[in-house]
Amino acid sequence: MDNLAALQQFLTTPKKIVITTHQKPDADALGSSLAMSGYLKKLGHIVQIITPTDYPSFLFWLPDNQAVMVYDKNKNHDKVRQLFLAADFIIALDFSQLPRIAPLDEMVLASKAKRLLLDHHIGNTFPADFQLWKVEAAATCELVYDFILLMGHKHLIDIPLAECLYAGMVTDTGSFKFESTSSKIHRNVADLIDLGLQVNKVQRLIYDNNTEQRLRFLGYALSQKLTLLPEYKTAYFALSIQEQQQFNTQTGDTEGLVNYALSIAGIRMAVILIEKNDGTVKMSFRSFGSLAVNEIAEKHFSGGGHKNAAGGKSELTLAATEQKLLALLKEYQATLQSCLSFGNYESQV
Ligand SMILES: [Mn+2]
Repeated sequence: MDNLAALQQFLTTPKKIVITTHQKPDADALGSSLAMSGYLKKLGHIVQIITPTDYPSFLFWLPDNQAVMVYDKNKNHDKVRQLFLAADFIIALDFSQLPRIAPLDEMVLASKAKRLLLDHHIGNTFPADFQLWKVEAAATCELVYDFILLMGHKHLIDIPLAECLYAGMVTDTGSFKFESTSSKIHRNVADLIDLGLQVNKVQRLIYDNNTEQRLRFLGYALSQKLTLLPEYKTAYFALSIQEQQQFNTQTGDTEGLVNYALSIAGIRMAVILIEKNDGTVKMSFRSFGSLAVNEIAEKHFSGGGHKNAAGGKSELTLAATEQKLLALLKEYQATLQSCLSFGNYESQV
């Protein structure tokens, strides 16, 4: 961070701080926000986390989660706007493009507060006064950990903070298996364990916290809705509104589904298409190796993200979006065939 000394100076007196993160926060977004909030509260600052939308219930166990304010146009618009306008400092975590926090983006720009960005997504256009932006970081939680160390405050990391940080680190690396998994993040986790973190507790709270309904929905999607296209080394799901209603799916229930498609031996790209209430289609992409799904998402589906994990959306119907995807696969067939192989040990589809 270039101007760390100026930031340290700025934070020597108590400030009113708003922390915000992207729509539909995941464990990295929420974990980094809660860890940063917990840390800054220890320094005597007044901190409010504001999320642009709700988030899945499997994250409700995160320490201090009840203090998060979820923006709701009909319930707290004026209050949220006032908090942004009155803030001395706004901290943006786990996103670096303002549309990802809509409709809070307008409030960030309207506020006179100084801004700090900590993020690991490509395509940073966030107007920050201070930033720790590292695309090679595996998680924003890794950057929050780095930030606390840069500030010289490692001794302030207690077990609740460590749990929040680990939640983002373990999920954004797919339990330390994605390409982004570095020796550094393993060392960071080792440090957190030395501070008293119980990794089994956090892993169970995140991964062994399914509702029966979610598991039955997963079973339905896997048995009825998974389409394999061996010629493109691709697997995908397309889920209609009716199907989601039939299983009464909640925020977060479709999360992770796309990874099951990618777990099939020989598959290089997995996609999930989810029809939304407004008729648009939300898409998630996953890939292995050199196939940059963020480019596909950005070029064709108004989205973006990381090389091997990206999101997008489509204004077309679910069926038309599916057709558009299938047509695109031809264009990427050569890359899909060659993008990664572990040689003869990888099963062929
Ligand atoms: Mn992240």
